[in-house]
Amino acid sequence: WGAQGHQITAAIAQALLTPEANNYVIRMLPTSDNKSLAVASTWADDIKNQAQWKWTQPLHFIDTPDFACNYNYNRDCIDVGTGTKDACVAGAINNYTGILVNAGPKDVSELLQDSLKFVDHFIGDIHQPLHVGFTSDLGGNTIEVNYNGVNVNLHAFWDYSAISNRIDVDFNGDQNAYVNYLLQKIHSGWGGYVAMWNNSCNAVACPDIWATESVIFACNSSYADINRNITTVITTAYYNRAIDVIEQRLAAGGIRLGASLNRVAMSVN
Ligand code: DCM
Ligand code: DCM
Ligand code: DCM
Ligand code: ZN
Ligand code: ZN
Repeated sequence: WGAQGHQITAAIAQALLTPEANNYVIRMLPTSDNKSLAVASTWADDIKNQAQWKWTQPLHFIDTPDFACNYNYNRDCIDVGTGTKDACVAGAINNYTGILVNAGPKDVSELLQDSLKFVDHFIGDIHQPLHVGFTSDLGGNTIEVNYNGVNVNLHAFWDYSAISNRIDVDFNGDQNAYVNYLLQKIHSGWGGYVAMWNNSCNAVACPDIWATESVIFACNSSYADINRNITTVITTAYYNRAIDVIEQRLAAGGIRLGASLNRVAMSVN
């Protein structure tokens, strides 16, 4: 996601923390992040182009085989250039939640703070369908679409163009109002979805389940009706379907980030 998608995911998560997890987050996050998961959520993107952090770039996504519409950790969570294992967003979520869970009760260190900020960001990204997209188009980055008269790549449309339009047009540009709208839908159960999003994970985090969901959404929604060879105009029908999926993924990501941090706080306390 772009900045708004990450901030929305993190704001939903923070609203769903147990008191213990909220204290944990407040203790761990530096004052410069305002003790806010939403503020901290974009740090991983802010640093990823700096020389000393370039190695984290592949940790934002997973490339899956073209047109397969499925995901396999051992096959896909690997840096094909170097052969490095766990080099994808699912591996990063396992790694950084593991570091947090294995810390002592009162530990605060730069590694732990960075780990929390990475978890905060990567549980968002793994829910963006095109972050588990096809290999040859780089998750939609090489596919051009025309949205509201402007040419953008398909990945960017899903990362931020659609979300930004939704907030501007339907929430008067007020991102907090949009978060509150999503939290209301979550508290109402979202027609059974919330139980489903909450139910399927019995570990600290379940990135393999979340990535599998994402690639299916990518095939059924993101890539559907898009011509890979010419610039496809985004229709109202495509936008409406995309926004519906995007809202489900922001909500699922927020609920799951909150639940993962609740489990982390329980295990370190
Ligand atoms: N980005 C954004 N909003 C825009 C334009 C660009 O958030 N209007 C950027 C921020 C990140 C990138 O999008 O650098 C998304 O990167 P990723 O999906 O790896 O988080
Ligand atoms: N991205 C992706 N899959 C790839 C390459 C990139 O999902 N194979 C994502 C990461 C960023 C966005 O696309 O969100 C733009 O990538 P970059 O900043 O590397 O141009
Ligand atoms: N393609 C494929 N399997 C699909 C869809 C497309 O192998 N389910 C291949 C066929 C073409 C390329 O992708 O070589 C681009 O096809 P198109 O532009 O029709 O999507
Ligand atoms: Zn992206
Ligand atoms: Zn990212």
